[in-house]
Amino acid sequence: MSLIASDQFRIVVGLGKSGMSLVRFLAQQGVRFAVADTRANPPELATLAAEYPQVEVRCGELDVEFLCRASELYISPGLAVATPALQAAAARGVKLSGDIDLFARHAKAPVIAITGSNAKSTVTTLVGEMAQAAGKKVAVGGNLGTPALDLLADDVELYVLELSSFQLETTERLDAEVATCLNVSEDHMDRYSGMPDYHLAKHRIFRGARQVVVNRQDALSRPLIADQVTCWTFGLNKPDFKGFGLIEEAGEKHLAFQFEALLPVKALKMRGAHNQSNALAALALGHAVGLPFTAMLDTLQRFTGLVHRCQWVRELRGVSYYDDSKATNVGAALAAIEGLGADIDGKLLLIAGGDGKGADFSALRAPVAKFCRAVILLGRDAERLAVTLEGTPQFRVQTLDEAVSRCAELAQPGDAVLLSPACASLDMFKNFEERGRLFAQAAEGLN
Ligand code: LK2
Repeated sequence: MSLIASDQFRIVVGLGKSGMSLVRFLAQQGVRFAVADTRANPPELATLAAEYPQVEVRCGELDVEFLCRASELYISPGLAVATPALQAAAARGVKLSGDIDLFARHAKAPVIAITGSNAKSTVTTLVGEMAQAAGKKVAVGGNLGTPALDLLADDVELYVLELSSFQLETTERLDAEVATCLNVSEDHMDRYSGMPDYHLAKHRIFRGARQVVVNRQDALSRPLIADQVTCWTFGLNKPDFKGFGLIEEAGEKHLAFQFEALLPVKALKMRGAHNQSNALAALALGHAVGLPFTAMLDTLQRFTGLVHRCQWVRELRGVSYYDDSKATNVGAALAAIEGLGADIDGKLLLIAGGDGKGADFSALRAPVAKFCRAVILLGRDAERLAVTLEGTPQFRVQTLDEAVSRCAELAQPGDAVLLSPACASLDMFKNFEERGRLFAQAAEGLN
């Protein structure tokens, strides 16, 4: 295993959360390094100055000559590898890498690696809780929560990592014990040349994996792997010998493995078919590393879902308010609109819009027409959404507060107000968490 050569110079490019984890790691390894960021005032600048005052930082436009002093660059997931200065450095022999690559070279316990366009946070959290319920010393993080390098510790028995396509792009080999790409639907078209390019980035997660988990209902989840790699599957159809799925027993749907029922789906607290699929994916990943079914099924019966993921906020005059701010792409918003839409007596008031990242919104048109009383649009791509969703009553607003009050005026008892933007939040907010908090605040403030 190649560890880190301490006689060479490195540069951390991008000083956000993962950049700061790189700084801590490199400093602890005794490696010489500097930091660069394209922004004048990166988020962790004050932390760096306080904790590592001796580290050189260059802010503003990337300087190729400076970058070329390094043997290796660790690139933030927020910065495209295609950035000309990074490509110029690469052409002059500088290696482009990232925090996950470094993590993979140093992790001593098995890694469960999870990517996908949607549901990766839910499945990652579920598997982490399953492992904990099974008594394992487990560390959970990556693209959610704690950066991967901050998880490294000698007593960890199992790592569970959520990984984005951007993190995988800078990862040469992950060597996971088990890896999965839960699903692939359009996202980040502002950073990729098209779906093949995005798919390729996501599938780097399978490099060196000993086992894989495949979604039987999404052909794009299936990796090209050698025969000796163990392949488990999940899907909402009938399971097979290596698979998790649904079977009907005594007139009731059950989560099942092979030909045996494990748990009636009504025992799950999470709603909707997509969450049954998430439960099956988590079971497959846990089973692959030998977690006992008792602990995994206990966890599934307790788990109520993530914050900002179709989270119930309040009810007022027979109208429920749901925060699905985490829906930063079309696929996620579709799952919420179809799931919640079919579940309520009334109709949806949908709040959508933000930075669409070059997405094609047309898949939203039919479900929105079917389930929504009206759509309330905001943010950079409000106009593009308005054109696509023509036919459903529309209202344009400037703020979330305005969106929520407009919904409250339009809603009838039995309806639900749903923030599920199908867009990133970064044009108007710090992140989707802040967008969700402000929505909940506005809903709580109604009277
Ligand atoms: O694309 S990202 O992985 N995440 C956004 C998305 O999925 O659309 C989340 C959007 C939201 O509403 O919260 C992503 C985008 C930009 C990023 C990033 C990850 C920028 C960043 C780090 C990670 O820092 C910029 C550093 C530049 C040197």
